[in-house]
Amino acid sequence: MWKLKVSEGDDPWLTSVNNHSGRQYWEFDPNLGTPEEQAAIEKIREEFHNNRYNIKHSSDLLMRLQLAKENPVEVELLQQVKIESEEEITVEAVEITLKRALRFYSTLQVEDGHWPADYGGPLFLMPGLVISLFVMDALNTILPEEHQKEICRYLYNHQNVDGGWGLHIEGHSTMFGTALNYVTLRLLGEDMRSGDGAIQKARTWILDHGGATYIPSWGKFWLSVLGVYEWSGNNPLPPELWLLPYIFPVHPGRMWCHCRMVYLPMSYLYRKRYVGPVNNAVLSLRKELYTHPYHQIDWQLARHQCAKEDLYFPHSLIQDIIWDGLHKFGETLLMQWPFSKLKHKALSIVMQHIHYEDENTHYVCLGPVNKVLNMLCCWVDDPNSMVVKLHLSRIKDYLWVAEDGMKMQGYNGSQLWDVSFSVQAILATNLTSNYGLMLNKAHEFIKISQIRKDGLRNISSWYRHASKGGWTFSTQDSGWPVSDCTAEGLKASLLLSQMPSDIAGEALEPRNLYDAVDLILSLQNSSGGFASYELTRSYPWLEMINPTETFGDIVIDYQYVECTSAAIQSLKSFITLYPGYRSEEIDACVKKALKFIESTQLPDGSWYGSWGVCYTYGTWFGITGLVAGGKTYENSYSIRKACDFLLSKQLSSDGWGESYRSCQDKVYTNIEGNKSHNVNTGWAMLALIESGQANRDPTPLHRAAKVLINSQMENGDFPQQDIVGVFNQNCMISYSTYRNIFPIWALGVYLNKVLLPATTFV
Ligand code: LAN
Repeated sequence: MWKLKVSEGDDPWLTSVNNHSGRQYWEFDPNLGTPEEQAAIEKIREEFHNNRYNIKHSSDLLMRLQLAKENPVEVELLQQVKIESEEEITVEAVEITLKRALRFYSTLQVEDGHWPADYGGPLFLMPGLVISLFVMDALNTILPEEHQKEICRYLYNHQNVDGGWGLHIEGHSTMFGTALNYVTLRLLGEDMRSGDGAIQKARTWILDHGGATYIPSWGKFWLSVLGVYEWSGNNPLPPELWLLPYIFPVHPGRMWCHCRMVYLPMSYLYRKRYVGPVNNAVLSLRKELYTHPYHQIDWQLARHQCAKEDLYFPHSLIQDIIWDGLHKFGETLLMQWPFSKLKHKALSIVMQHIHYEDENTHYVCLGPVNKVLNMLCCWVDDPNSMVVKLHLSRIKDYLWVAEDGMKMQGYNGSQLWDVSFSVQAILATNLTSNYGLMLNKAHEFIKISQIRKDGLRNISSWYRHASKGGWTFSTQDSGWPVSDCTAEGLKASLLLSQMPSDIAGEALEPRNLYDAVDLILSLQNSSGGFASYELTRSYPWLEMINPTETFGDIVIDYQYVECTSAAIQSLKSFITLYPGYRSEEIDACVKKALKFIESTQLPDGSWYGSWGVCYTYGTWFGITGLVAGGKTYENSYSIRKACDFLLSKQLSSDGWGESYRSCQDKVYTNIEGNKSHNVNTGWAMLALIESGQANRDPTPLHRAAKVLINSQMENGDFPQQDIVGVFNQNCMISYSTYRNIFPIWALGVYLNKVLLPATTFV
């Protein structure tokens, strides 16, 4: 049976700054589990499979079964409440719902204080790993039989009815998803007879859509590494860019760290034209993937081909001209003396940057794509080196098992982010007397996850911003602080510092809080906005050379309403408690940040949220940022407009339910069938209550609260509904704790800011 392990470092050579706090991975133990337990798991797997076309999101049931067993609760399970109409809502009904919810949520917390959860969703990540391990001849050692079985299960479970795979679990079929996952299954040993014709169907999808030459650029890249596509069919990825002076706007050091860190190892493999061993499996795939014989393919034509299903961000004409020019002249020139000398210099610099990133992140790396690419580069550079071993040990940090199978996650987890939100949600209920221990553990986690030092050596030569005082999205070892993770971490720390220390534990030292404030202040851009990891270092027009056809907003680190709002909120809570520290700078920062938020509001009153679905998420941050910065409904036209926007989107089913399509289409779209979604409903409620909706007209809030109360499950859990996380406008990602966090948070605030004040008043 599979077992989730937390806070463990299983390999002696792995390093960690905090004893692997927050680390989570799955291990297979054939001797684990009674026959009943194994049967229970088979049952949930079967249910997922049978329902797979209706419900695409798994519900983290393997983890839930394990934790229910490990963390039995002693508190009595109260009788569930259901409500017919909003007039029936009472303080007691909400309290019971919340107590049941907290009771359940406490069982999901693990010893180190975090809430482990599935951070899957994208379907383009596992193929990179499987292809890399395949060329490294490490597939069977790193992903032994049980792993491979679960990966195949996952892929079959997420194949669309038409035979293809999407960019993410809820998306329509694309060439990127389909060709890569087809190749993955084939490399894992599946053949035309496997999966009840599923492989055959996938192949038909590929051929019907013109064959794998129509795969987008990242797919072309992976297929080239594997040897089933020619490097000449790729647009140039010159590592020599790293030799440019920093003053050039296209210098990689100025790009969004994710873009920079993915193209860094890609450029290494491109310049080496690295191809794995061409064996029978590879030769066979060359036949299977195309409508023409492999040697007749026109690779020049293929370089520009992309299936219309994949084309989210079409290349501009300028971009294609640049690629053609670089391909025809640039590459030829670079191959000739004296320019060929640059190649060695560039490759050596690129390799140094790869090693720096690996070391600085304890081989976790910034994300799943650069993790696998860096590993492959290290192996190409020296297959027997220690760094390859270190990389291999960290692969499991990205793999997650649920009832739908084994997936590769978008990060090594969302630990710190979830803990910070959880703390705020739990405290909002004001029902913490029974749950002090939960807060205490969460507090420990936050404290132990704060980064205490800047990156290794001289950070600016590695194009790194400061890190000291920051929080990452996941674990401290992952090493990359994020502006809003730092802000949310700081908010949670400040809230906890006001609790009695015998309940919540010792507070962080003021100097650690100052470090966080310093970092936040250092991340504000001159326009007032906050980007994600670093300052915005180049210009939005660079998006013209975004080489990916599938992702938007990837080239530079843009400024986001979410990050800016979180910064305001954290600085404002800080300054009320520590009015003596950098108060003028904080005031100035908040003023500018407020301006930024106001200036990015859309004409309909909403904000586009980039990391959650979408206008509801953005508007929650927009409103809460403005309110935290001192604006009110009465004195701010922006807030009034934003509230009108939210109210206009409330569904006749009483909640809010925004589809992931909003993110890609940039038009507010309801979930199919106008279904309410608890997480959206929570965001809208939090925003409205924060702006004083209770005093104006509480009815919309009562209606929304009814939805949350009624959706609670027998055991106090809430159902997993449609996917709500997003990145780069087009790819969805799971935030599996949100199903618990936002109903708790919204009902908590509703209880204390809407119901209880009204009762006292009467
Ligand atoms: C994340 C996850 C967390 C997220 C928030 C903190 C929620 C956000 O407020 C700021 C941006 C950030 C840190 C973020 C950025 C983009 C990430 C890293 C991801 C969505 C997780 C996966 C994604 C990454 C880019 C995926 C790899 C794919 C590429 C296109 C490089």
